Amino acid sequence: MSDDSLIREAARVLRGSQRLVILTGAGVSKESGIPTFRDALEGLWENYDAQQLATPDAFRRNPRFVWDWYQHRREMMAEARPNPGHEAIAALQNHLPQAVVVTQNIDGLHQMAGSQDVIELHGSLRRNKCFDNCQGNPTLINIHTLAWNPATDDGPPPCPHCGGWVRPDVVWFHETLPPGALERAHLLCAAADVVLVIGTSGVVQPAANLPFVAARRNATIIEVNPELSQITAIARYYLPGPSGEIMPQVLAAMTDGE
Ligand code: BJW
Repeated sequence: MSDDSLIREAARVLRGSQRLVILTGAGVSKESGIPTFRDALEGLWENYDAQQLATPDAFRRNPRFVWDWYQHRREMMAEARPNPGHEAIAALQNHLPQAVVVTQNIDGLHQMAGSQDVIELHGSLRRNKCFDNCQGNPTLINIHTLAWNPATDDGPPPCPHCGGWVRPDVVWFHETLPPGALERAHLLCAAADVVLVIGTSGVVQPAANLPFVAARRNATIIEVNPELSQITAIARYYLPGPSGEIMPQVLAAMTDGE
């Protein structure tokens, strides 16, 4: 099938879907200037692998180093704006109001693009919490209300309740996903008739298993990714290319003639 007819076919399936789940990963934000998780790190962190830093043990060993890495990414994300991929996803949700975005991203760009129903599986870099969750899970902390000054004080800030460390409210390796988020995503995938998977390598569990849950129940899997991933084998339609280019074409094919 040519790329054009693949896109038209995928658009036809999406238009007819009743229970659509859109699972996204770091690739969706690549065209907003945010490196993917598996891109090489730069600056102070260039000799590290993100997988080594995104763990509670790394934070325990060197809280300041890990905090500063997140501060650096927070500043990068603060500059970032949704790209045509995020915008097409939000527009697609307007056409199919039952569609839910399940994202592994922590950058908030889907919401900024106007997506309404977004499940954040790996938390959000816009929030912080006490490392020990001293007041219950999660103990969210607004660092702007602390005497701690990010411009002059080294991180991490102290928790105002227990004096321990504050950390970003994201999910690190070996941690459980936010209560309710995985359960809802799992239920949605188990009931989905179509799952659109965009910009994820499909290597990180349990998120990577979600399209398989849907496929086992005969859902149609559509994938958008410039590279093959762990999901490609179960994709009925694999649309090769960056989401900022492919998703607007899918949307245009869906709404053609409306
Ligand atoms: C484009 C593009 C463009 C490029 N357009 N596409 C079962 C088997 C084996 C291991 C495990 C297992 N179950 C659990 C584990 C362990 C672990 C895990 O999965 N390890 C794997 C590495 C093997 N999982 C966990 O630890 C999870 N917790 C858990 O399971 O708890 C249960 C438990 C707890 C306690 C006791 C016992 C049980 C937690 C996982 C949390 C992941 N968190 C991170 C960090 C978030 C914070 C941060 O960002 O710093 O989340 S890891 C990182 O990977 C991040 C991402 O959300 C996640 C997924 O990455 P993603 O989005 O797929 O990005 P990339 O970079 O991998 O891929 C980008 C893709 O985009 C590529 O395919 C490109 O081609 C593509 N692309 N440009 C479209 N323009």
